[in-house]
Amino acid sequence: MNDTYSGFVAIVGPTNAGKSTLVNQIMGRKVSIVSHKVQTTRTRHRAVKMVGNRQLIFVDTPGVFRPKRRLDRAMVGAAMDATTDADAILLIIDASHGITETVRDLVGKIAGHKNLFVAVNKVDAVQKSALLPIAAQLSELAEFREIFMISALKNDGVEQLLGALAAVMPQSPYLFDAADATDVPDELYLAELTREKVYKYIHQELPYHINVMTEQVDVDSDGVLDIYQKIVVANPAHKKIVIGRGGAQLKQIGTAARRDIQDQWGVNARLHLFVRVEPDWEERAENYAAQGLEFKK
Ligand SMILES: Nc1nc2c(ncn2[C@@H]2O[C@H](COP(=O)(O)OP(=O)(O)OP(=O)(O)O)[C@@H](O)[C@H]2O)c(=O)[nH]1
Ligand SMILES: [Mg+2]
Repeated sequence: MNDTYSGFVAIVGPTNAGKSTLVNQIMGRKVSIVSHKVQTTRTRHRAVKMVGNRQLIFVDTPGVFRPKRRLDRAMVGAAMDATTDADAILLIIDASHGITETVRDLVGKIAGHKNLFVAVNKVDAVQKSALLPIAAQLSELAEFREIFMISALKNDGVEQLLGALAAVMPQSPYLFDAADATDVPDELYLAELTREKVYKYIHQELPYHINVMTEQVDVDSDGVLDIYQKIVVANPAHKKIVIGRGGAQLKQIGTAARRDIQDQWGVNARLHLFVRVEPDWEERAENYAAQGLEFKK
């Protein structure tokens, strides 16, 4: 008999808990960008993983936090929407922060789900003695099927977690062609790689107020890609910071992004970055669709 299993696993949790790091670790490549700053992932990213005859469709989501701006609300909305049709929900929390208010709020919203799993991440960064109380508090909060202690970064405990999630996938024809490992459109993915470098090199609040869009991709006769992207900033002061003295900052961002694109895709590329001031970009509907987000009034 040809038994196949296929289902969705929504990965939710506070911002910066390591959700994207876990998805990238499971996939063995970068699906979602990662940074040490909060609010890195802005929309849902899908990644398809086969475990034997079982297909898991992971949905990496933006971290959950108290939304203040329109963009925040769209991001948190995208995360919660992903749990609606999920066959399993995996809550990721950061061991070094434990059970915060955000975690409690979030558990309250997902507690009724029949396949609720939790992974306490970053165990490499805390004392072992801190883990037991976290596990005890978690089991008081909700009926988790299992509580895992993992390090997404060090690939510790990830295999067991994957096995447990695979085991609860429903019998179903494969919902995705395994060749389509991720659903992020190429333009968006290219833009995400550049946004990751902005997060890496520019500090303070600025990265939360920028947006990167891929405007055009051309291939020349030698097969070299010319990628045109704009970095949208909210005001002229931000533009100055992104460009840096004599263009040094923009150059650093561009060089790192180009390297990443070349490494990951095995292509040669030239990356052309432009910085534009658009004070109201967070208020315009078309900018949401381009990022895979829903514009909510
Ligand atoms: N020490 C340690 N650091 C980790 C681990 N997993 C992730 N990190 C770090 O935590 C930071 C946040 O990781 P992300 O994967 O971007 O977190 P996220 O949950 O996707 O964050 P948002 O997209 O903002 O919601 C990065 O600096 C990661 O390198 C881990 O297992 N151990
Ligand atoms: Mg993320």
